[in-house]
Amino acid sequence: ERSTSSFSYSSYHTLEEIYSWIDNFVTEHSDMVSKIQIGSSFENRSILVLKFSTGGSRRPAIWIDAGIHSREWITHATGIWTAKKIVSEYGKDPVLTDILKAMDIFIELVTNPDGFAFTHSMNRLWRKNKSTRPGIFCIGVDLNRNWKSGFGGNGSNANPCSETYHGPSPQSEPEVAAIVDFITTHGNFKALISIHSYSQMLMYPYGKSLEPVSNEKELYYLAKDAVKALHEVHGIHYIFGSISTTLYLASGITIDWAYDSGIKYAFSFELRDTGQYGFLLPATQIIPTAQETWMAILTIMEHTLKHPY
Ligand code: PAY
Ligand code: ZN
Repeated sequence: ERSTSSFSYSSYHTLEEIYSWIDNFVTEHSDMVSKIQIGSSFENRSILVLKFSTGGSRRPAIWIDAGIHSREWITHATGIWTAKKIVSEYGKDPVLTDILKAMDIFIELVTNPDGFAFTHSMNRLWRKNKSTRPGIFCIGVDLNRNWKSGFGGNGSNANPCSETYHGPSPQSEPEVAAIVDFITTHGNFKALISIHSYSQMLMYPYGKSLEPVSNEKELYYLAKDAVKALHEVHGIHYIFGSISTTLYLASGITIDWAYDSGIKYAFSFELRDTGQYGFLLPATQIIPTAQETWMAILTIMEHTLKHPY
């Protein structure tokens, strides 16, 4: 495919299709969008980030990642639709326009490319990455247990055969290390949104403990507003709260690391549904899911814009 106009936003795609969509998208919107390779995966695939910027240098920034768990296909699809939405709404939607005049947005569409390729070729329900180590029989580390904050704690597993194996050490996995390096070097991220599925939840730190974060009230009311905006689109009900109190204890996760690194607006979504289809969400639900998620993301981005720090 040579242009994004023939791309189906209401279908699931392979890694090759997504990466070629990225190249077309960047070419067609070169005034605002660029592609950055932040690293390489264990199996040496490119780790790519889309940057949306209307100028400036190292502006305050918003990070969005999808697909850290490869089987969560609705998250990649939602990310692609969201990228398209950003370029089409700039100059039209006053909220998004204000955001992009002051801030940059970065989206990592396929945070676990090796796992994602494997969900297409061999095992649709693969969650972890594909790293291997001498003397270890099982494959893969759970990239959402490999972050430094709370590494190895409750809700993570030391057994390499576990689905929540945390890996040998914090940031041992190239897919995690690439993000840590990029965000740390940039130094001006103000919000981070990590997109998972499924369960219909919007959550904030901590996952590693039941202890409330210092701006828990602010995050609670922001999540409440975001979930309300989401609900108004198609009537889908989300619950919200901290990860540990809403879902379960989970240590070494992305948003705990972001929060402990000073990014005080750190959220994770669990997209549709609540289990009827689970990870195998029908493609007919891609666009409605992306539309409602967009309203929640916009709510978080607007709050970030209006509460500079
Ligand atoms: O969103 O970071 C989060 C919460 C923790 C997730 C995790 O266990 O890594 C929650 C699960 C996920 O999205 O990976 C929930 C799903 C349904 C699962 O795999 O159990
Ligand atoms: Zn997940």
